[in-house]
Amino acid sequence: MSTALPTPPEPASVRDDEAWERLYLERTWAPKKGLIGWLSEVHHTEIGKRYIITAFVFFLLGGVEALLMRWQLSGPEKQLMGPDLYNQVFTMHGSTMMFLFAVPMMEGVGLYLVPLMIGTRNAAFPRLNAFGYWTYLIGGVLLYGGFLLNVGPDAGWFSYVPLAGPQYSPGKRVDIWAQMITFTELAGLAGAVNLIVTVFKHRAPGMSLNRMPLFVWAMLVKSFMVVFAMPAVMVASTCLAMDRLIGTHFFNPAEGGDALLWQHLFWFFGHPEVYIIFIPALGMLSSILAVFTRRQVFGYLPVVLSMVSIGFIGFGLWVHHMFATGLPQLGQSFFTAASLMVALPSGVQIFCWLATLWGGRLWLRLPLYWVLAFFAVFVTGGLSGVMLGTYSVDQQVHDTYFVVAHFHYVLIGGAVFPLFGGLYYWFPKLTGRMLGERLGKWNFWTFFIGFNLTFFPLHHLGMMGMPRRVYTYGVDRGWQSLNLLATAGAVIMAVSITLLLLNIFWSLKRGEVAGNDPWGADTLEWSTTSPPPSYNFLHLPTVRGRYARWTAAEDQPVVTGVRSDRKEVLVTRLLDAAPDHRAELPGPTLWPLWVALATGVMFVMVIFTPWGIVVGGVLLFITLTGWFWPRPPYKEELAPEQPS
Ligand code: HEM
Ligand SMILES: [Cu+2]
Repeated sequence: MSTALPTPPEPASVRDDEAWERLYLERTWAPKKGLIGWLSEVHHTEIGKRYIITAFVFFLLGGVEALLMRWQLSGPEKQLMGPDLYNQVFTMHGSTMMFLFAVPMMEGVGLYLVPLMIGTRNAAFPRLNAFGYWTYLIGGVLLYGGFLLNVGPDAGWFSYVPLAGPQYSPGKRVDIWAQMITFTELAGLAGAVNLIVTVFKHRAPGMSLNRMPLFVWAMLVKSFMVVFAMPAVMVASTCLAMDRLIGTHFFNPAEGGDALLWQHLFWFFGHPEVYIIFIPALGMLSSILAVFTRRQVFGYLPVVLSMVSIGFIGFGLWVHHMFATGLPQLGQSFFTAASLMVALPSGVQIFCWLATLWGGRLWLRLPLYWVLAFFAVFVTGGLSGVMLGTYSVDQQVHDTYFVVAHFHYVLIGGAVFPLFGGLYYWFPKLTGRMLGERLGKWNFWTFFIGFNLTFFPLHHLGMMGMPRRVYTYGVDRGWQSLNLLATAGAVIMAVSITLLLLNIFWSLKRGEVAGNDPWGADTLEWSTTSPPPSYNFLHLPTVRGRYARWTAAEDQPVVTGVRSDRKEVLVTRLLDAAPDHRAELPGPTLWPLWVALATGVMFVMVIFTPWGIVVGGVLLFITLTGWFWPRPPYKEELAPEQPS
């Protein structure tokens, strides 16, 4: 960082306070230059963007794997892949989509948008943010490195024991899977903690809890769910790795362990996981709905309460993934009831949104297209979900393509559709340019049609008895025409994604320039430039209603007294967001990267030798010491003379 004070701006007409302020903020918040600067970045917009782009790349990889599987299944006895490769490919696809795409993508969107939406200059823990991103990246690279070296995991995205245990999965495949889980969940936790504190302590004055945008609520609920869900699966994956590497017996019944323990731990995370993906999508949807119906979302309170209650109920359903394990009758009934119960808050939300649509003037632009399609697709998935949540039905179709159809309807309907809507909506904020409308419509319709063509027939295939996770099937089964249809749909989806990529690249260069607020939107991120400057806001905003920009007064005050020659932010009180004190945030540094690399060395090395703990421990000690080494206090700089 340069220490010279900036020279006063010219010409004289702009030599006012504001120009000074901007100069100072720019100097204080500017990222470091060059490769080192890039690696030491800790600003939330940059980290958020990296999450989003990386997760999108993983989405494409997972999509290629999906296409390969659909190709293999397009007819009976195809030879594209043998059983071993097919096992790896469906495991890679499921694990990629769940751990490397869906969750990190939602996290990235949250990390990018939340600080802007609540009117602050960075996330509460900037360095932790960078650390989270690097561990996530290392986990993803590890998984794909393994796959390329033909040690891709092959026991499915939920790696059930005993199949995934040492006896039936010798070699390194499942170890790689288990460590990848630990990496990504670590990243998930880092992001969640960061979001919770940012939301609780850094909101603009006036943005009391009951005035937070629904998107921020969604991210808050999601983050709490992450904090409670992720540790379960990290514990599970670590126990699995220990069973496999050093001969513990957590999941080995012969030595007093318990195979079902794995399923409990996994699904105690795994079911909330779907809400961790879905609730942020609800947040996006609420933002889009308000703007494109030009009104406030109907029933703010019920929508918030149902998100919160889904956050609780979501932890009480995990056993519906284990209906086929022979539960006691009481367990069957309880978890059936709980599974159906979660339909209540979901229903409340759906009706609130429908009411919003009903009473609003629809402004039919692309973000709204995706949201409307969400309703159709997600509700279809929800209905098959109610069927599957019923013990007796589940017994019939368990592990068939009916389940594959169901979860793609909810996952793609509940996450990918809103996400693409969000992409069309926020792309101008991230890049300064609009996404093309014509290509966008093609992208939308091909995706919608391709999606239904791919997944609707799978319901029927499931009821005809086609099991999931089979690499091929006999001619005599009569499954081929529906499978062919599904593959045709997948090809159309691939075309659609290609159109989307074309649109993105074209719009980045040639898209219509967006300006600060192309949609006339209500939330604070639209009150700064697109893309936002490194300090987010020239003047930290205040808020006097739920729809910050729609309810702002003519002379809505701004926050003053926060220093612009330091990375200072305002800390406000949890409930009413009244100003409390000022805090200084740390700046760019390489330490999070080093700590992430040390973590990486430890987790990867232990796959091969227990010495990994020692080596990793030493490296972590050194790098963490560097990270937490006290920074020298600021030298007081003389305040510059105010320009006259
Ligand atoms: C984009 C189009 C997609 C297509 C064509 C597709 C297709 C498939 C296919 C063919 C299978 C394997 C079925 C089997 O052999 O058992 C599968 C499994 C799976 N998919 Fe997708 N999928 C897509 C997107 C997604 C997305 C976006 C997600 C999550 C957000 C997802 C999550 C999963 C999961 C968790 C599995 C289970 C893997 C396992 O059995 O271990 N898929 N998908
Ligand atoms: Cu579930």
